[in-house]
Amino acid sequence: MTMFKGIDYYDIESELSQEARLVRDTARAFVEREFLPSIREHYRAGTFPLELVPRMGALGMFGANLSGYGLPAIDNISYGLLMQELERGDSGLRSFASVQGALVMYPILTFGSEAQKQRWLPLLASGRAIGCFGLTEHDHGSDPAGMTTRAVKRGNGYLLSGVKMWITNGAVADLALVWAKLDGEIRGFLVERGTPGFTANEVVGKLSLRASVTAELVLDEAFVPEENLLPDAVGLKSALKCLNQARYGIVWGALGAAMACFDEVLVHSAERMVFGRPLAAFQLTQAKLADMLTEITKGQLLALQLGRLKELGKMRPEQVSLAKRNNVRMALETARTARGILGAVGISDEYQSMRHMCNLESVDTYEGTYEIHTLALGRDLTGIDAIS
Ligand code: TGC
Ligand code: FAD
Repeated sequence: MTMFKGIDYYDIESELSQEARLVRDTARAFVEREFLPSIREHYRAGTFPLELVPRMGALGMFGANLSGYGLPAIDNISYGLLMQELERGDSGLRSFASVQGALVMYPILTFGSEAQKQRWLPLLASGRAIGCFGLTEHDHGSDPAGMTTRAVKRGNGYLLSGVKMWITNGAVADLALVWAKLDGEIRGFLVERGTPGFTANEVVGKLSLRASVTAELVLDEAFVPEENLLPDAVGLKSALKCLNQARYGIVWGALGAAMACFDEVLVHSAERMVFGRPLAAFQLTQAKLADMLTEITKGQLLALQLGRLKELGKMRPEQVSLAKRNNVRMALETARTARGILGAVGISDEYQSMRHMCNLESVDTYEGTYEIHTLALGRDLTGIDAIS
């Protein structure tokens, strides 16, 4: 098998810095040599390759675009390419890095106390600690403002009660960032593994993101000391700011999944003989390939410009919504088309397109569903809120 080369029809390579190329190539080699050989087994078993976490930390893959506290501080385009390469492997791999960096390290860096930063950022960056982000509840996914998880002041801390659902890394996390209402206001609490009254139950039976740990977090009057409240995270807006960071990573990550599927069927259709000719020789196949290439290229240009805006500090949440909505749905359609081109073998896990397709169903739902991002754009365009 030849090494994956990526898709670059519009010479995006020429726009990339030396650093960006290095980051991408390092991540590509890591995924090819260290991740892909075991993904099939992990996907079947429904497990995440935890043994790779310290290695990913050593390669600077967690919180890579954050600065201070010894963090890598790579630029946002390099960071995007990192997410692209991780998701080329599997959405679960990118999810792990997204949650760790954008949803746990970013809020600690942005809203945390000095002591919280000193303690947790080096541990999370190196992979010696794993984090998770608990916002969603059974009855409050798209509408996190309606959360019922509560914090009550008690002595020199808080008692947290409530249930969070669908939490990536939840059952393997050393640290859970839990969002809860304190006196009616949404706040962020750092809940450590082993806290009495705090348990994580792994979600089983998933048909998507199988190589990712998903859990329910149960808080039954779990005591969290005063110093574990994020001092500057106040209101839903703080949680939504974290989501912007993670959604930005998904914009690029989805491209990686789409590229993996396209690459797979470009090779396959040239080799597969039907009616005595290669599948690639038929016009319908060529039309499918041309459409996939076009959509991936459009998605790359969206991601690149979004990255430039982020670098300039000009990226608006609605611009992230547009790109997350487009690129994930595009990747999902690409994966479905690729699965079809593969025919029957496309349902076997010897091929990757269907794994990506199943994963992308989750990616289309989490971090704001396709519909929620549609409505965010509608609200921005019209000034009329059709969400609630
Ligand atoms: P709304 O009134 O619109 O907003 C409340 C305040 O927040 C501001 N705001 C944002 N700020 C920063 N970034 C954003 N993206 C923002 N969106 C809104 C807004 O301006 C307002 O500010 P202010 O100053 O007026 O107070 O709140 P709403 O209750 O109407 O809800 C809006 C809505 C639906 C868009 C939001 O709640 C939403 O995004 N829902 C989707 C929930 C979601 O994405 N959950 C993700 C959970 S984490 C996850 O899925 C991880 S998956 C693992 C992985 O990443 O791999
Ligand atoms: P709902 O909100 O119940 O939506 C169901 C349907 O209704 C969707 O099609 C939606 O688009 C539509 N809908 C909702 N509101 C409207 C509306 N106003 N108008 C029109 N249609 C609407 N959450 C975390 O906090 N942390 C995590 O780490 C995390 N990881 C996840 C991992 C996986 C694998 C999955 C699947 C989810 C994860 N989530 C996580 C939860 C995820 O963010 C939510 O699933 C998502 O926000 C949607 O919420 P919901 O599932 O409750 O769907």
